[in-house]
Amino acid sequence: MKLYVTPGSPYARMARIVVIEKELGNRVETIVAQTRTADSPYYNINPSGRVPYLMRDDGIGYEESALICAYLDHLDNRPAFDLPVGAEPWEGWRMEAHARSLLDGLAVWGREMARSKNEQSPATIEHERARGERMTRYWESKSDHPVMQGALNMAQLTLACALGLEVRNSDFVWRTRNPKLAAWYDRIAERPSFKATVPPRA
Ligand SMILES: N[C@@H](CCC(=O)N[C@@H](CS)C(=O)NCC(=O)O)C(=O)O
Repeated sequence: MKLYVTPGSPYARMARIVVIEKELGNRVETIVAQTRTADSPYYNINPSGRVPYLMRDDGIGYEESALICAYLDHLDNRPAFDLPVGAEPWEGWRMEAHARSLLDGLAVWGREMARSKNEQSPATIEHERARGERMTRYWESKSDHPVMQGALNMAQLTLACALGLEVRNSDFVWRTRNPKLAAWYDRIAERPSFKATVPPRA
């Protein structure tokens, strides 16, 4: 199979982490795609032009980090990262949705910052900065939630990849106000799969 990524994409990072965690390196070839380029040859592979994208050997392609992670995780019929279903079966989905909401906002913010100064929207940047501040405060109060503790799952993976964007956006400053969250993140960031996929500084 082929997994198309870019080194800086937090969504692609999630899939790359699952490949490492599930030791799928011999089954999945990771390829850096040329995104955001007019007429990129990558558009012939994935018409949306987004990463991650997983192309199965039979030519079936998957978009969306959550789908790709689930597919990869289930390949051996022993999924490790499914959301926990306990007494409160919706809690895992709820937490994952909040994590993805932070990640989506940070992605918009990062995209805006990547534009040339004269094309940037200060209002969009401020909107996303404020969202990031509110949501990291929320996560400070939820870092000890049962879904966010215990074995790595998709909610934790999503939140950690969102927080990891601090290396790409120096204005995403969340640690000092959220010490519990910082400790939570630093513990996960120690995993070899996270260390091997740290995005480059923007
Ligand atoms: N919802 C998608 C988001 C993927 C996404 O937005 N990827 C960005 C990189 S972080 C991308 O490929 N952008 C290229 C483009 O917009 O053309 C997912 O979870 O996989």
